[in-house]
Amino acid sequence: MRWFWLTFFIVCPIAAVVFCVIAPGMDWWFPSEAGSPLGERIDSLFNLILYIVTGTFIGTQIALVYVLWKSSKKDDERAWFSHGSHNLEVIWTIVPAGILLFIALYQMDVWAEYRVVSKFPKEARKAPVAEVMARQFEWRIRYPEPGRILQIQQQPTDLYAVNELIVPAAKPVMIYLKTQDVQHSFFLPELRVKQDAVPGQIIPVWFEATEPGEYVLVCAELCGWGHYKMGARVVALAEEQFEAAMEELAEEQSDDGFADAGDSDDE
Ligand SMILES: [Cu+2]
Repeated sequence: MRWFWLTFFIVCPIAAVVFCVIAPGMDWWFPSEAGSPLGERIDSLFNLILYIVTGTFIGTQIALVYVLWKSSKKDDERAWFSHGSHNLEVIWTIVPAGILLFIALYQMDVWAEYRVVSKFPKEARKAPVAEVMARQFEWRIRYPEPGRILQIQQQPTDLYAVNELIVPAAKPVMIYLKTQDVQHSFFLPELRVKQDAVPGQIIPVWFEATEPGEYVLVCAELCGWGHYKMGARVVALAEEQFEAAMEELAEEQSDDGFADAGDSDDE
């Protein structure tokens, strides 16, 4: 039995280390490659922490195997009680504290760019693309009329959509995130964006889809029985296509039905 456990405790850490080392290269950790520049930096932070954890894990497993191996030879020796080692305790307090402090400082830039409004890209800040209102159980999108700036208050000319947020690709865009009822979470896994929508707050969120395409938008906060229904999408379009889509939406919504009737009369 001793050999079983010894093998077990050697094989498991080796397998874990192998998985940790090859996982980033195989794209096993993330749903896809980061679709945004900030997402790439977030991924590299994730990988850095992964490497630190892997190193710590290897160290502790080696210590564990060493103790198992050493004590397995002394069957007849009595266990002894130790009050511990002051020096060791100081070391294993200072080293993790140092690592945590390093991570805290090292990630500050990314955090600030991600969350602190004054650090958002200026072009995104000055022209928010849309307001995203989460509600049980859908995403309601409000755009300004083409050529206008989005106002916090609803405007008669605003354009509306549900569960599809259209944004221009390859440039930073900002949205205002709100919720009409409970707490939801605006989650774009491929773009590495996640932000809670908190009742009573208007939260600016920015992101940049490097490539045009469709990205998954889901709610990442269990918000009620229909939480699963909050699957939606973000469609990133090339600038001209985005403008055309907005014009089309504006036309659709200002259509009073008479234009068509007039056309048919003329024929
Ligand atoms: Cu929700």
